[in-house]
Amino acid sequence: MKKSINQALNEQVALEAESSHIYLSMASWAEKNSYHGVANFLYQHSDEERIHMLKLIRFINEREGVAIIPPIKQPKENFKNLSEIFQSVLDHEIYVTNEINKLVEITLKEKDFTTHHFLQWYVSEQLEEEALARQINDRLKLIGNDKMGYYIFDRDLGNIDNALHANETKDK
Ligand code: OFO
Repeated sequence: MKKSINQALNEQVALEAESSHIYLSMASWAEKNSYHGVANFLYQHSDEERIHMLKLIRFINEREGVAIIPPIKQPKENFKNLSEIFQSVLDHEIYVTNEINKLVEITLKEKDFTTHHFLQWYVSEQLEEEALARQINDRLKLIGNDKMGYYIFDRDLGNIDNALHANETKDK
């Protein structure tokens, strides 16, 4: 594996690890604030980001590169409300998509078609995650200040999570 590709993949390893930590912190806040459906969803999301990191590490090793296990900076631990959390999730996912796109561009420049092919899984994953984050934000905007709406939102998010996860395990 070329050094430039190895380095770019390691940067993505670090970003997946950071994503996992960010969602873990959000999950913990939600749990403390009695949003148990939201907490489940975010704990699961955090686990998925860790799996994305592992997938990269194992790919780097398989292709005889050097995987660097990164230090992770402490994420924010306090949030105003669920809208702040899910707007941050969407912003973060958009950022990750851009980073994946840059990575794909590097593989084309370096003519590394194996890594290019491997990264297509991440491209599709980002598409799904961004769409879901947008849906959730739209739903929160509709709820506005309706307390009952938050109760139902929390309950439904726990169910979305189960349905999604059933699909994901099918894919892997
Ligand atoms: Fe790693 O899937 Fe989004 O960030």
